[in-house]
Amino acid sequence: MENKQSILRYVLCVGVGLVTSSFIGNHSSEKANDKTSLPNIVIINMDDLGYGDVGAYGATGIPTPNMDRLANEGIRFTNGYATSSTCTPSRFGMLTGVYPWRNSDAKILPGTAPLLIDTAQQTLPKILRQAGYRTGVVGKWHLGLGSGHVDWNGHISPGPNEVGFDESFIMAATQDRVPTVYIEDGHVVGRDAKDPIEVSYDHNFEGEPTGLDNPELLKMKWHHGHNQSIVNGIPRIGYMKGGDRARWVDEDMADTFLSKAQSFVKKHKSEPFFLYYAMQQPHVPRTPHPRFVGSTAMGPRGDVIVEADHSVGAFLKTLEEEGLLENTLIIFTSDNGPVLNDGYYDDAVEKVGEHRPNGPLRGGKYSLYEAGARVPFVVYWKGRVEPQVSDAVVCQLDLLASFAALTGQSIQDADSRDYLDVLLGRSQQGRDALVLEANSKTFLRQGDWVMVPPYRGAALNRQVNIELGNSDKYQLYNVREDVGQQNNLAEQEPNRLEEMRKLYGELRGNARNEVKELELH
Ligand code: NG6
Ligand code: CA
Repeated sequence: MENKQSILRYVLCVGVGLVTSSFIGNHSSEKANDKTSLPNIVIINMDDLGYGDVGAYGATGIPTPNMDRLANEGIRFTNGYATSSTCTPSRFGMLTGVYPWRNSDAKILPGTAPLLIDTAQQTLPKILRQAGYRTGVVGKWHLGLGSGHVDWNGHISPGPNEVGFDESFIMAATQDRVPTVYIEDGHVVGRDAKDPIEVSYDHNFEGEPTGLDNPELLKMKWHHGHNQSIVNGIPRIGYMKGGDRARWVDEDMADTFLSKAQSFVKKHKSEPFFLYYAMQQPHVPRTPHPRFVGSTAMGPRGDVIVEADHSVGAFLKTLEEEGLLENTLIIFTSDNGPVLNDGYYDDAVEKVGEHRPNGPLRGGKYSLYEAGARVPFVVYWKGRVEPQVSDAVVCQLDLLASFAALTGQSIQDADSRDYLDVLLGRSQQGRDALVLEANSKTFLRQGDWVMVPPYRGAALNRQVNIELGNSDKYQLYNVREDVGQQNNLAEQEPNRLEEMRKLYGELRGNARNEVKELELH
């Protein structure tokens, strides 16, 4: 305890120049605003929001005043990374502090996949719970549930509540995957024993319409994939039967998650809390509530970003009204980069106009190029962090060790490192080396440089129209001078290439063998 308190005192004193006395056990309601208490921590994680989709990062056609407020009044990182260019591995990396490429099951999961995180594994919510936090997750999970066969009508476990979250209100996988129901603390909300839910990713249930066979029932048309069970006129990935009363209304999802996030905060305002608020936008299917339809000239993709921005604003307002804003550290980020056509005809491509969802970066979701894993990354802590733009390299992987440091917890061995000083804007010395993932392939960012090893596979994914980064040559880019990765310097810089290959080999270690067949050297 003594040690814990001295670490905390050091951290907060250095950070804010305050003389502090004690930190633990004084987070009472009267002291919700007490500058000496542990901050609440909120991670707002968007789904497929691109580096260029936010006003503060350069977007002009999508008004995002609330996201911009966080970015402009906090620290806007220009070199912030998820651990992967797709969702499941990205979230695995953030919540466990372990590189997703170490876990060969960390791939985009179906809605029936078992829980990906071992219940014995160290996680960010477990660490914060140890520090006395009340922990909750609201929104997209996509890390698997159960341990094989899930009975969707009974207690669904293990899940978020078994890996460190005291409370959970989630969708199992993605908005485009069945089951299309909310699950609260392991139980489907609105379940009805008389209308049991069945889910399969192999076979349809007799008599159930599908997107493939019943186009007349669709309000949104599928472009690729997404032609199985139809829910609310939207064809999905996977088959589902039953649970009529429990099925979510897509257009209400943002409001539903917002109100759960707000009630979590209100309920736990007198204790330190950690909320992982995992919004679903702008992932497909893009279904803005009618009050946001037409907010942009970009159709549903732009409109759902405005809708998400509204949720951010309403959530901040709740923190303000509860007197919690100055005692809450907020991370605003995204699980991976952007995509326009991700499987439905929704005008995203047709109406994008001049907007660049990936900003100046190359590639997008699924890609080894920068727009795959480099995402909006903002740290906001009112009155505690100086507004600034930081070019330091930061990664969601390091939130676990950094928040452990902030709360005086020691951690077991992991890839996560303590970069609290960088995250709070006191240092510009970010991560020197990061091995990031895209579709089970990896690349190295070191300093200003990115090295992508040669990989087999299409250079362009034609369905989504995104450059994947596969090439039969090594690629080496100076991303400080050439953020758009246009000049491959592998031949001009043989020594640097060799050094980075060596470091990459050392960092990948044995795990590298798993993907060896994909690499040409
Ligand atoms: C892909 C889906 C895509 C999206 C993605 C997961 C098809 C053809 N494409 O397999 O629409 O659901 O998985 O996105 O089915 S993520 O953000 O959760 O990683
Ligand atoms: Ca995603």
